[in-house]
Amino acid sequence: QDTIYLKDYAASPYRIVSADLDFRITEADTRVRALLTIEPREDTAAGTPLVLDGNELTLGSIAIDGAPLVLSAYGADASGLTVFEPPLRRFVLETEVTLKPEGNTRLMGLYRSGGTWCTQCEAEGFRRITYYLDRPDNLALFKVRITAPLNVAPVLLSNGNLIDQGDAGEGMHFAVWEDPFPKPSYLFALVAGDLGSITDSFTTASGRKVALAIYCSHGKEDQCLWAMDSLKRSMAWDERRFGREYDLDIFNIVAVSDFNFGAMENKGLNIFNDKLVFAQPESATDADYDGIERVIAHEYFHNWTGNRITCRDWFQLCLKEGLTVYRDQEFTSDERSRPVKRISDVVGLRSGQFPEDGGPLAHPARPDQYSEINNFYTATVYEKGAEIVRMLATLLGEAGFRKGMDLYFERHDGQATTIEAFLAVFAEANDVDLEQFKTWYLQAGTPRLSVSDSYDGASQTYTLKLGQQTQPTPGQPTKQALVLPIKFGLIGPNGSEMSWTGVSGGTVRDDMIVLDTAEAEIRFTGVPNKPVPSLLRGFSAPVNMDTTLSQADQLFLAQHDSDPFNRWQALQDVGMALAVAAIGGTPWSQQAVTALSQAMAETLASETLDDAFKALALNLPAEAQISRTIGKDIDPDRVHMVRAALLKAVFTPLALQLLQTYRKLSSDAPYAPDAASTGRRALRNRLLGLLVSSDAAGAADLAAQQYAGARNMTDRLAALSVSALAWTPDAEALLAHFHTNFAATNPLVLDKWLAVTASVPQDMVIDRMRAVLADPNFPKTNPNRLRSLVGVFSMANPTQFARADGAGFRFVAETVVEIDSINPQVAARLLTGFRVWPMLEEERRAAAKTALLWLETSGSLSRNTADILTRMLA
Ligand code: B3K
Ligand code: ZN
Repeated sequence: QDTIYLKDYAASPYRIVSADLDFRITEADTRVRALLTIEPREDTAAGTPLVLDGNELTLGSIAIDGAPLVLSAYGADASGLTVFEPPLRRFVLETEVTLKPEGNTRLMGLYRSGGTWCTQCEAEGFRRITYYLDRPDNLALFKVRITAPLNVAPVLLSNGNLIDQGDAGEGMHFAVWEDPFPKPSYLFALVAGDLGSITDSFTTASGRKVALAIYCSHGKEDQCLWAMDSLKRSMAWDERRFGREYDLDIFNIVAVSDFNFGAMENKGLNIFNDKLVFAQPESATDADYDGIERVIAHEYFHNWTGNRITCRDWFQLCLKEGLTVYRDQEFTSDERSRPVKRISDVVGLRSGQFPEDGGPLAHPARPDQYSEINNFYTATVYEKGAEIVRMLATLLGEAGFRKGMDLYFERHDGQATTIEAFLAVFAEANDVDLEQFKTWYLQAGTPRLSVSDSYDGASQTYTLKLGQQTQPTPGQPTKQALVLPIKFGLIGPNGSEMSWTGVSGGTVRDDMIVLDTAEAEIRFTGVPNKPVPSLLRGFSAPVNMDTTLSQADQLFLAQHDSDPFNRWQALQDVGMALAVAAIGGTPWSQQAVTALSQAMAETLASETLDDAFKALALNLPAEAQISRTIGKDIDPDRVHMVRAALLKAVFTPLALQLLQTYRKLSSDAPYAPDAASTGRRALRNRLLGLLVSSDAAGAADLAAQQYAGARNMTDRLAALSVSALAWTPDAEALLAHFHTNFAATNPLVLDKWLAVTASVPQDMVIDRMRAVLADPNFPKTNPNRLRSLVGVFSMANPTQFARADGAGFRFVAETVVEIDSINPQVAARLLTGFRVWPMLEEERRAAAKTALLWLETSGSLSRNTADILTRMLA
């Protein structure tokens, strides 16, 4: 496989300045005529061939400035088009190709979803539509004419503004769209179908009235209201927080059922996976509402960070993704609870990104090589990318960060740029040097931050010793010290913040230590008592911190820290320490468990903490989290067993309090997705989960009652899934009931049934999943269905996926092979679940390796899947 290297980046010798596209869509096929206005660069030599990308295209005709090319003047094949000696001046290249969207199961380029024609072009899908310079640094003006049958496709959409429409005869009609903003091809979009819609409007700060519409299949219109509400709030927030207004008179969103990703930020025409649009209380959970709000915001925010300013090349992907995730995280924090959002994001980072960064697929946030770019839409590029931007904001302060962002928009609007350019504006606006900070983008791996401390009463000196170290990752044997912003406080015996009179040995700015060396010994003088340090407040850097605090100190923090994140973290750390020790053979003491129980009880009883926070705090670290902390020779069954036993030990004494609070939280109020109501449901369902998983008397019945009486999907699904995970006597019947009554008629609810089915930690799970896949009605072409079953299994069912007999690994490997021939992007993604394999105990590791080696010999794999497999086995 060809590897593409960042160091080889070169501008194209030709530029496409405008693209005039004419689509003629019929049930049989789609003909695309492209008029591309092309210019050589100033330094392009005569005779330099023009090489355009193409993928699975068949060329019908080709002409330059109206004159057909002779056969010897060009070469065309399935992967591209070369014009050997184009004119050394501005010219118009005209090509015509024919596409078969119906058979496009890769869901890249132009394809059909439920009868609707739609497109997905990022990263390299546009080359499946027409021959083009399909690279993000070619910005062109697009004009698009769509002709289609009026009866099957009354709605015709593309980017920008509608400038003409009308009858095209013989049952056909047409629409012409023009986008005034130059854009790269990956932001092109087209939709043609029979769709319903809801409309609204938004007036920008400067008075521009923007027409908003969300399109969906008929009958689903009222399920789009939450998405519309989220869109309007996003538009207002970007004005308030970043001074960014929307720039067209129209903004359209289309929901489709078959989509490889969550959504796509095409200019003025976002296309969404319908699971991130549709919401109604009976079929969507609080988590769904949350996801819709977040992704609607994310795609909207891309209009400035991604579209107005785009990436020079795909190595710079996190320039738009990390930054835009940071922006959507800030939006949610401002709209809802900042601490709760931060804790949820860190839980996500630790479960999604840290395993990637510590496993065979580790790569820098800005990779320097790839063989398949679609495999780099990863948690590292997105979530670690967002953490890097967050650290920048932490280091520079809110005002300094905003100054940098303003300069970024001012200087790079209309450009395709790089991480270097991004960092340069912050350095310039704040007059700081970010050279070392840049290492965060270049170096893979999660740093380990070690801490020890001492106190000398005689000199009233408190000393913190800090160290950082990053393990080697594939291709990066040696690591450099990073710039770690460590927000902190010193807490005195009465629980309040202590101050100090002098600091030496390190960089300390107010409440932040900046550790930029491998080690530092920081001395605080004028400290009257031995403090308990609260370090890494708000998780101010994405590291693994080794804490040496005693359980008593942790519980002290859990009670007194002014930083809510660290209160949550302290409780987690106590649970983690007990679980890890027990798995290693050192059982917990009754005293230690009682202390944790009490801290949990106090947390639950607190009058100041909100429900959403309590729901997050009243938990033990997940199994995968515990395994990752142990790091090697993992036996997932043992981790499962010990965690279950610890949960029981901690929460059984609280059963009565859990139950009483559960009852108190019950409410007849109609469903609302606001933060307070969501928090209330989260806590109530958490309590139900604790009661059921600690096997409290009557808890299984309580779950069955909640299931039956639930008035919204959040409560119903919670009851179903706690029952299924604990495999209560009712679990089987509830699953069947849910399937018949809710899942059978709604594909998005079917996904929930599939996900619960795949998560059950029982031996029968693999046979059940095989039966689901063997059903001829199961749509193997739909990414959501596959991810809900197979993706959830490999990521969220550690005991069954990593079964010692290898049945879980085999099931996933066999499914990957089958799906690979349908949709390589989805297959490659499903394979990434194997990334845990190197840290398993010997027998399971061998079983995983056998499955991976079998995959290697199983025939011709796609480039996507082969790339993941090669890295997985390296
Ligand atoms: N930019 C798209 C992702 C496209 C994925 C291509 N494999 C969605 C987003 O991040 O907003
Ligand atoms: Zn994005």
